[in-house]
Amino acid sequence: MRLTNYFLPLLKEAPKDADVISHQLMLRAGMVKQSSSGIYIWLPMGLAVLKKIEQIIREEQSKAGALEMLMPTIQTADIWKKSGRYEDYGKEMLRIVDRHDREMLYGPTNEEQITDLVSSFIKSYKNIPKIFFHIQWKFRDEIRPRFGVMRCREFLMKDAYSFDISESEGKRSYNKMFISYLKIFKKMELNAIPMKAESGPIGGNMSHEFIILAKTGESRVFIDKTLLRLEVPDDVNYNENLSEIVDKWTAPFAVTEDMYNEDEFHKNVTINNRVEEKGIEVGHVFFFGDKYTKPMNATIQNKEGKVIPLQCGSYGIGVSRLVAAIIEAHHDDKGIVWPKSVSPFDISLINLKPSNADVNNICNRIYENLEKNRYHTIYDDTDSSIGEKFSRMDLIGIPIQIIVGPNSIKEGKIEIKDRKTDLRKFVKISEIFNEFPLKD
Ligand code: P5A
Repeated sequence: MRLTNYFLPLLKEAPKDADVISHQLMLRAGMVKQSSSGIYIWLPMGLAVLKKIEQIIREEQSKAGALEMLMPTIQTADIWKKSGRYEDYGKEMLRIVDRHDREMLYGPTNEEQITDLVSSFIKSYKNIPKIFFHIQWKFRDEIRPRFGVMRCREFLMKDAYSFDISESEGKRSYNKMFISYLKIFKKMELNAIPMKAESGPIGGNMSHEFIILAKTGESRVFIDKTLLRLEVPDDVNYNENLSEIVDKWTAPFAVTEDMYNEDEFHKNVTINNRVEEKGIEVGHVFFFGDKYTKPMNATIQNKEGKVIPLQCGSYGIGVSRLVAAIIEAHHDDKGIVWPKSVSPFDISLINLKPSNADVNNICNRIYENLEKNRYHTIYDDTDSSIGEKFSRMDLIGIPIQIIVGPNSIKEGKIEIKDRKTDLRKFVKISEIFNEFPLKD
């Protein structure tokens, strides 16, 4: 993508009301623009990151056996009346009346919708276990939307729902999602720690929040330091017994503020291992058995012919919140430093002097070859000043910068800079393509 053809409305300074770094950087780097309170427009570069995050989640959820589908954003109130949550949800739910005076709502979550669907198709133990997921916009009329896309009203969530025959089978599904989450966050270079949490309006008695530690986080958390050193397994066979891995992650003390008890913290964690921090909740998993299936009549026949309600859990990831959370964890004083896996472009190419024909020719060749070899490249072909070009690329944080100017090409060389470490190397023009072979 040539920068002259792109849309990257950068801001020199972040607006005063943006008080966390991720919000400031997202606005300055032209990723989002507020449309109204807690509602954002995703500009091309912001959307590119959102899509990368979606794709990582999609692949890992599929590996764990979850099936992708897409449910609507607008739901009928009828199903929420059946489950009993229509009144409970209160003001956070955006309620709408259609032209026929039917009560509708913009979904804050989809437990009712999926349970209603499953009740029409799944009737026998032979049709389960099943885990479904979708990646869809939600609306919660948050009383205090803040920190940009971190806590907003319209946000993108990945939500999955599991359906099993028994509580123990349900726990297996819970464990699959738990491990899939560890892998998803690791791929984004986030250290997300599962912590015992309150289940709130979703319900149930088993729930973990996945939290990344950050000074700007909204939740206070209390954890045993040993959790920070645990390794996420690379290869997982989801058909095997997963409780050993999950037990390893859930045994050390880790709770959110709602579940905190000082005596327990002191009793369970030695003084040197106590970590008291703030964190950002990027995911939340729940097991709630028949909370929705019983009132909504989502039952199946078991092997003995007995009709029983399905046992369920639900599993959420804040996809749009993750964009901000990743920036909180990956930035420096010059701007964003994207992990490779979620970067909106693979490489940035900086033409220091487009008015120079030699520089231009070389840049064009490099650009075309990179694209041919499947490196998604942002090519600064503008006539901005050199200083502006450097600070812009540092701000938007693409992991690799290729810098081409008249001085270095006179020596037959091109500079490659690593955005994160600032390490620079010079390679011969003739060898530049060896550095970036065909990507698979
Ligand atoms: C789990 C999936 C649920 O809604 N039902 C379906 C369950 N869980 S949750 O914890 O309430 O939300 C899941 C994740 O969504 C993100 N999130 C938000 N992101 C941005 N702005 C918000 N206002 C917001 N509310 C929730 C969080 O990452 C949360 O873990």
